[in-house]
Amino acid sequence: MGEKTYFMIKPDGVARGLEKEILKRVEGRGLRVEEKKRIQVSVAQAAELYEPHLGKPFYPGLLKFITSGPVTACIISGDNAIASLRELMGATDPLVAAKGTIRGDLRETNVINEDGTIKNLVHGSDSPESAAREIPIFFK
Ligand code: IDP
Ligand code: MG
Repeated sequence: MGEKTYFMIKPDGVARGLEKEILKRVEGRGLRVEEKKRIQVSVAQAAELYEPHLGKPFYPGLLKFITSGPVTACIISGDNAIASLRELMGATDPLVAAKGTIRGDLRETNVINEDGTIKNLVHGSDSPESAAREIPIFFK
């Protein structure tokens, strides 16, 4: 059963109807969707999730983007789930994300919001510490 990680389909992914396709890829990787719920992220949750980015130029836009519409919040489990899911997600910038990755394959033509935030479909915890911090923000 291995690790657990926090995974989220961001507002752009939900709005474009990509939840099924994205979760099919997650399961195709041998990972398990333990929990899944469609939610509206509150400003408080967004601030907590992105606390490590506080002070960066894109931070205000990031809070606005992630609270701009519904997301699908998930707990994903499996062997090496954190690194495995990050690999499946691809690079932060979809324009450089590799073929075969979620961000690379499913990106739209314009990957930048009006305020400069990168729209990249998905979030995944980047370390065991991040996963332990992020899961309880969305799952009590
Ligand atoms: P990650 O999502 O690949 O872990 P992070 O560096 O943790 O990337 O950044 C969090 C989110 O903030 C990214 O997914 C993206 O939406 C946005 N972001 C990151 N870097 C930039 C940037 O340089 N400009 C605009 N938005 C950014
Ligand atoms: Mg990150």
